[in-house]
Amino acid sequence: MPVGTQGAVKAVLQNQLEEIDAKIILANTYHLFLRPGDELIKSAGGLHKFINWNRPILTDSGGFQVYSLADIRKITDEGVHFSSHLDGSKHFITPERCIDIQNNLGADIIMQFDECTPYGADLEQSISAMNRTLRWLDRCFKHHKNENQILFPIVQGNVFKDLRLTSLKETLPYAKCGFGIGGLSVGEPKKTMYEILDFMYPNYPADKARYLMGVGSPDCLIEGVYRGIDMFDCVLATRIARNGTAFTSKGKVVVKNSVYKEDFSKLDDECDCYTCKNYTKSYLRHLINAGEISGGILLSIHNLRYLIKLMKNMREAIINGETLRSLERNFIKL
Ligand code: PRF
Ligand code: ZN
Repeated sequence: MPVGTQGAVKAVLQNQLEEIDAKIILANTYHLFLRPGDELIKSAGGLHKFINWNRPILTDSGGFQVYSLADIRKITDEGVHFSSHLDGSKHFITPERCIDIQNNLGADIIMQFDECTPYGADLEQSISAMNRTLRWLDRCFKHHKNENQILFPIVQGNVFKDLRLTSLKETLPYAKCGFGIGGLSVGEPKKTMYEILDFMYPNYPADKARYLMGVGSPDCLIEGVYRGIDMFDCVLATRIARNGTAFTSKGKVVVKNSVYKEDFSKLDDECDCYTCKNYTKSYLRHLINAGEISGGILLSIHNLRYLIKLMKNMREAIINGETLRSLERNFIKL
């Protein structure tokens, strides 16, 4: 899922997202609640209409952004008191309020309000956050009445395997179509994340989508799919694009580097995106170095297409009964 935090995938227009075959995008409840406000979006006819995107949208609950962006005043069982990172205004979000906001936004998939602990949190903190996430899950489900929106619960438990198992087992009864796996990719070594995923894998039901939240480097997508993950989201692709870095079938390309000054070849000869069809590395390097907006746009289109194609290739490999390790060769060193 390309990330459109504020109802816009940075540097990429909706028609360009369609062109690279993005099937779904993600938006953030926290940001849209603060600006322009969920009531405004509701009165515009909902998020799809407001941003002119007719394909699916998933909204994250804010149960992560509020910890990473806002100035937290107090977390209680009732909810989270925080100050806006924009203007310092004070707010109080409960699981019920979070569902109301996401109902107003009107995404197809909405996420429960959760508490995500940082890497390094001790066992006691992790148990407390996991249990609070479970209590909030029940409140979210009781409050959610809109049958047109699927509510995904979120598994927490930090890096503690027994907590992960408890959280998963308690969470699954609420998973109608799928569930999120949160609290990973929060600073722990990749090896640790893979071990947790390996451990949870035998306990997933076959018919529920598994969404690994906030993960999106090419190697993690492959390693995640190996471990049964179906959905991902990450700002990485578009963020590094605006900095002048591209994912390619030969590894990462930092187009700013002087080696590309007179390199008139395509960014990636295996890519079918608008950027690769029409421009050279030399020109892209020039755009990025000159601070031209189009440099960030062209690289964002390419990076998103790269990840979407990678997922498509993995889906096809699975359907055809092939192994995935052959796909990995090109990406794993990233
Ligand atoms: N919870 C929510 N959103 C998230 C996360 C989480 O734990 C993460 C962790 N990688 C990313 N986005 N609600
Ligand atoms: Zn491309």
